[in-house]
Order: sequence, then structure tokens, then C-alpha cells
Amino acid sequence: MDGSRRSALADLVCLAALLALAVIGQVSADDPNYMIGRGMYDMTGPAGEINFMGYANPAQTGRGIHLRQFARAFVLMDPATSKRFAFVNIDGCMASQVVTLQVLDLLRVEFGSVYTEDNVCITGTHTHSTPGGFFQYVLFDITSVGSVNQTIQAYANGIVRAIKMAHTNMQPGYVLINSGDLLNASINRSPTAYLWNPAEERAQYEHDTDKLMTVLKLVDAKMTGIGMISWFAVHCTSMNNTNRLISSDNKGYAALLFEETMNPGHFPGQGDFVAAFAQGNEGDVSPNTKGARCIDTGLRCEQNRSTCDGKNEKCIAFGPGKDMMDSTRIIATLQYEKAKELYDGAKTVLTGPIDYRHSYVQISNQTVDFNGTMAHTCKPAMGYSFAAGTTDGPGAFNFKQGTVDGNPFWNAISHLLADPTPEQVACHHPKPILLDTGEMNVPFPWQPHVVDIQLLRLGQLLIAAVPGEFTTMSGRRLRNALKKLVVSMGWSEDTTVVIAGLSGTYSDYITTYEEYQDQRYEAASTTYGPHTLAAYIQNYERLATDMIKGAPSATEAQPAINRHALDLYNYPLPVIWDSAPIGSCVGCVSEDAKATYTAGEVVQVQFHAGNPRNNLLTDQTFLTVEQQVSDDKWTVVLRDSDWHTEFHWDKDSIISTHSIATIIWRTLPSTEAGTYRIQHHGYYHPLAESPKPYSGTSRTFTITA
Ligand SMILES: *[C@@H]1O[C@H](CO)[C@@H](O)[C@H](O)[C@H]1NC(C)=O
Ligand SMILES: *[C@@H]1O[C@H](CO)[C@@H](O)[C@H](O)[C@H]1NC(C)=O
Ligand SMILES: *[C@@H]1O[C@H](CO)[C@@H](O)[C@H](O)[C@H]1NC(C)=O
Ligand SMILES: *[C@@H]1O[C@H](CO)[C@@H](O)[C@H](O)[C@H]1NC(C)=O
Ligand SMILES: *[C@@H]1O[C@H](CO)[C@@H](O)[C@H](O)[C@H]1NC(C)=O
Ligand SMILES: CC(=O)N[C@H]1CO[C@H](CO)[C@@H](O)[C@@H]1O
Repeated sequence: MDGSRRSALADLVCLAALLALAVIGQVSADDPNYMIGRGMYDMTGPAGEINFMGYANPAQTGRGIHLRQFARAFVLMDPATSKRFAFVNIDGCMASQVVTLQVLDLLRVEFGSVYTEDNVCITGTHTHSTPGGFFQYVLFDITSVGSVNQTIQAYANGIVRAIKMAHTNMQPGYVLINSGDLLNASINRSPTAYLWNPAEERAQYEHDTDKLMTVLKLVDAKMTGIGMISWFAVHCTSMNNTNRLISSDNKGYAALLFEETMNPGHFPGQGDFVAAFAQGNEGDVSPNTKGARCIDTGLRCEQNRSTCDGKNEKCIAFGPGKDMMDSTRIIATLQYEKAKELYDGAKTVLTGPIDYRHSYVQISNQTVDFNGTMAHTCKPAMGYSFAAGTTDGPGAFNFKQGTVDGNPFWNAISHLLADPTPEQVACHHPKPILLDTGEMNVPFPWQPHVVDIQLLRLGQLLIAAVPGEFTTMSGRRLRNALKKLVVSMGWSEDTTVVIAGLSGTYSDYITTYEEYQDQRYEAASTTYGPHTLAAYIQNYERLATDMIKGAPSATEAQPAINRHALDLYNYPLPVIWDSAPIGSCVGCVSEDAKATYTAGEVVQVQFHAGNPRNNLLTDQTFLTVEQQVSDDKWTVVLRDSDWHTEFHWDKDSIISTHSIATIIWRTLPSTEAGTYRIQHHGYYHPLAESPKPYSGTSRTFTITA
């Protein structure tokens, strides 16, 4: 109640602001300037046996769900020109070309040429706790042991459903913009690399990460809020590389908190108000604000190389909370609260055209002006420090960040895979090449040579959708270059440029030329060599110039996808048989709840289960917490997408047909006293038949205050 009164008041303030603007002639409050649609749909991938994308930790295979993944779509159209774009934020590690192209194929069937690669932008929050295998490049499919069709299908279908909802519910409205600093939610995880940037450049900024959050407030013609998009740069690595429950991490939970306030009485992912927390230039930005410590001694790591006693594995950064879930909650809450404050206070109305430009760029083959001489980008290659990982998720095998020398043993191994040519070695200098991915094409290409770049314009807002992870200073240089250009060509001084990170396709990191010399993880993962950033900046400037001149943008051909190879290397094997031990049944309780709990305790129930890969239960749930309202009437109070529940799934052994689902409900001291039960739902695979649904129910238990 309190919440809705506050937002009604905020709306009044906004209306007053709009009327004031109307008086000075900028916008008329009874003349909404954009058509706005928004939609949200479940895109949760397979909740078992699939490796998570992000940390490249082979042991981090999925074992259930903490938070579901949602696609959140916004369609914005200028009624004067009928130009529109769709901006889709996904609870996934990043966008990928296979998924993007599949989305476009499905949209074409339904909407013809309304949505194309030019005006659809798909961007990932960068959660490191969601299923992988959705790439056409080997390097990103290694830990998932190939491509995972089920992940690709779940993501593409969820995104398409969200866009269709947004397409269908478009209505006249306004977009307001606001921005402000969010402190304490991020730190730089390669601060010594940042120090390689010129002193006079660093002197222009107070912090070594971007603290600015930019928020769009979407309202209908009556000034009622219908959506929110925010951009803030911070890795979604609050959940660490030991987590095995699907989670949308800090940005996903921030979205659920915002939506819970705006859609009271709805389950997560349902309701009309859609709140997206999108990513920015987060390349070197960590949410683990306590910083890196040696886990054995508790002392600070050696800073430049992030090692303890010469090794990287023990140097790990921790979040502000008592464990990873608590850290996720804290970083999510900070982002939610700042976004809500900026949303409530937004007064500036966006006005002006909608426009967009997209092009495929052969980023591995660009010529740039470097300090007055010609320089080139390189074919893809990853350096030694790439294998060291970061303090958010250290790698194995004794690789260190900041390695510029190589190592004879690993040189031998990497040369077995592909021997870099002298030109390739010189081009990437000082990066010692560990994986010469640009010259590796078996069984399909290892990393992209062609990436997509995109600009979306909404009045005074310019969104630069980038196909990778820009570091703090790289992002600042791109934003500054774009702003300078568009203002010099006549756009207003109050133009805002935001970076939408991890959009379109994925091509790892982009550091500045100076950071590159230090060869920490982000630099070793700057795929196209020291001049990668300069090549991006000149290409985004090209798109902006085309946009302002009204000219089409040149593009390379759409990169071909070797679908045959993806099908051949599809993982994992299908489920063939689920069963329960003799005398029991799939869906039967194997360990029941207690008869009573005190509010605040943890309720746990176990069931004999089927493999969650049999059916993803899209837009449904593997669990329900139900409260008794009368003799035979129960209402569902929580589902598997709620913060307070967990669905864990595990097999007895890799070859066993028996598996167990563990449902956990973390009740709160404020949980209502009453009579409850827990249900588990799923599909099991009888031998030689197709999967069948099953459910199981715990005993009835009471919660006392
Ligand atoms: C660590 O990095 C800083 C800044 O990049 C540099 O000034 C310093 O010399 C480095 N120290 C060592 C031991 O390499
Ligand atoms: C992950 O977080 C848990 C606490 O939730 C902690 O016990 C564990 O040490 C962390 N592991 C890594 C590798 O960060
Ligand atoms: C790189 O670009 C140049 C100039 O655009 C072109 O002549 C050359 O063939 C390209 N090389 C490759 C390998 O695509
Ligand atoms: C660029 O050229 C100037 C003048 O020749 C030189 O002082 C500077 O170090 C060069 N910068 C880089 C990054 O090489
Ligand atoms: C991937 O899944 C889709 C939809 O279920 C199916 O049509 C297609 O045949 C699958 N491809 C492979 C290689 O399994
Ligand atoms: C809890 C915490 O870390 N608070 C810090 C938030 O940021 C401000 C400004 O940097 C610090 O002064 C606080 O100590």
C-alpha cells in the first residue's frame, strides 16, 4: 500500500514537470511522443547437467534453480516515422549470434521485415550462473562439451515471446531519463592495469569504475509507469563458481525486487510492469567489493598479478555479504534502490527521432590510425593470462595474470593446437599467445572474426550495443568519442550515450591500448590485439555519422553458422530412463518435512525425481509452497522463481536412473503462521516411452510465529 501511494505521488510530480515542459514548448503532456510496448517471458534453460557459461569451470554443471531466467523486451516506435526498435535484456551470460539469428528467423515468420538485425538488440546481464552451450564458436562451447540445443531453443523462444508481448501491447506514452551515482556496489578488479592509462586522462574521473547509473522511466499517456530500463556496469558474479543453481545473479534479482514493488501480488516474471537491469562497460568491474584476499592466510594478494605465494588459485574476491547469496542480495538491493530513486525522480522527457544502425564488421582486419601511423587489428588469439581467470573466478594450472613471457610447457601444448605465425605473434605483442584461435577452425571456428555493432537512438539517448566486455576506460573513450561526434554534427549538448554490454555476438574483452600492455586477464582476452578499441571506436563513429546523414551503413555479410557441426557436437545425450528405487515411485517423498516449524526456519523436503531436462516447465514451476486456506483449498504462495525457495536436483551417480529433488524453503521471521505443504512437479522418462508429468506432495506442516 505504502509503495503504491509513493509512486502515485511521484507520478504527480512527473506530471507537473511535464506540464512545465509543455509550457516552454518542449513537449505537450496530452501528446505522447512514442509508442511503447514491454513484455517479459521465462527463458530458463535446462536445470540439470549443463555447464554454466561464464567461469569456464568444468565442475560447475547445473543442479537446479534458485532464480529463473527471464527475457525482458521493450519495443519503442516513433509514430511520426513508424521507425521502431526492440531492446531485449536477457538473464543470460551474454547475447550470442546463434540465438540472435534464431530469434530473427522466428520473428520474420510472424512479422515479416518489421524486426531485423538492424533494429533488434539483444543484450545479456552477464550472470555467470546460467546454462551455456549457445554459441557457434568452439572456445565458448568447450566447458559445455559442445553446443546445447535445449539452451538455444529455450533462450530463443523466451526472447521471441517477450518481444511479441511488447509488440502487441504498444501504446502511446513518454520516456523520461535520469541518472545518478551508485557507490559501494562495484570495484575495479584490475586496478593496476587501470593505472597504465595516461595520468591526465585518469585525472578527469574520480573513480576507477563508472558509478553512473542511467535509468529510463517508461510511462503511458496517463503518466502511469509501465516499465524501467537501467544501465550500470558491474559483473554479475556475486554467485561464485561453486554455485550450481540457475541464478540471474545481482541484476536479475534487482529486476525481481523492482517488479515486486510495481506488480504486487504477482509471481516473479509475471505482471505488467517490466524492469530491466542492463549491463554496461563492466570488463574490469567486480561486485565483490571486499576485494581479493588469499583464502589460506586472509592477507591481500600480490596486487599486480593477483597471486598468493606465486599462485592464482588462492586469490579470490568476496562480496559484501556473509555468503554468496547474501552478497547477491546486497548488490541487487543497492542497484534496485538506486534505480527506484532515479525512476521516481525522473523529470527529463526524451523527445526526438528513433533511429538505428547495425553492421557486421570484420574486426580482425581493421586499419586504424595509431599516433600518426597505420596500425592493424589481429586475427583472434588469447594470451596466457586468459587462462589465469580473474579474482572473481580464478583459473587452474598455475597461470598468472600479467604474463608476458609464456612458458615452455604450455607453449608446446598450445603449438600442438595451432602454431601462431610470426605475423600473428608480432600483431598481438606483448601478449604471449596461448590459444591461436584465429587459426583454429576444427571442428568449427574457435572465435569470431566478424562481430556485430549497433547504435539505437531514442531522442537525446544513444545506445551503443557492443559485442563484448569493455573495460571502464575503454567504455569512457567510446562514449566520449560518440558524444563529441554527434554534438559536433548538431545533436543537443544534453545527449546521453550509454553502452549496452554483451550484445549481439560475443568476442570477449576490449581494453585500452595502455591496459593491454599490462596483460592482465582482460588484456589477454582482448581478442584482436592492442588496437581493438580504436577499431571499435572508428566503426561506431561510422555508424553515428551514417545515422546523422541519413545514409545506410556498409556491412559485411552475416557470418555463416556451421549448423551441421553444431548438430554433430550437440550435448548432452538425451535422457532415456528415469526410475525410482523398488517399492517407491517417481514423485514419492523420500524425506519428508517436519510436522512443525518456527517462522524463520528452513523447510526441506526430498522427492524421487525425473531429470529436469525432460521438460523445462517453461513459465511453470518445479515446486510450489502452498498454504491451506480452508479444508480442501490450498493457494500457491511461492514458486521456483522466488528468492526464498530453492529447487536442487541430483543423481545418485552419472549412470544411475535414480535422482532426487530437494525443495528448500527459507521461511522468514515474518512468514505468516499457518498450515502449509510443498509440492514438486516435473517430467520423468519411462524406458522406451516419451516423458510423462508427475507431482509429489509433502506432508502438511505448520508454521508458528
Ligand atoms: C604494479 O603495477 C603498478 C601500476 O601499474 C606499477 O606502478 C608497479 O611498478 C607494479 N609493481 C610490480 C611489482 O610490478
Ligand atoms: C563461494 O562462496 C561460498 C559462500 O557462499 C564460499 O564458501 C566459497 O569459498 C566461495 N568459493 C569461491 C571459489 O569463491
Ligand atoms: C582485410 O581487409 C583488406 C582491406 O579491406 C582486404 O583487402 C583483405 O583481403 C582482408 N583480409 C582478409 C583476410 O579478409
Ligand atoms: C605517440 O607519439 C608521441 C610523440 O611521438 C609519443 O611521445 C607517445 O609516447 C606516443 N604514444 C604512444 C602510446 O605510443
Ligand atoms: C533442436 O531443437 C529443435 C526444437 O526442439 C529441433 O527442431 C531441432 O531438430 C533440434 N536440433 C538438434 C540438432 O537436435
Ligand atoms: C558500506 C560502505 O562501503 N560504505 C561506503 C560507500 O561509499 C562511500 C563513498 O565512497 C564510503 O564513504 C562508504 O564508506
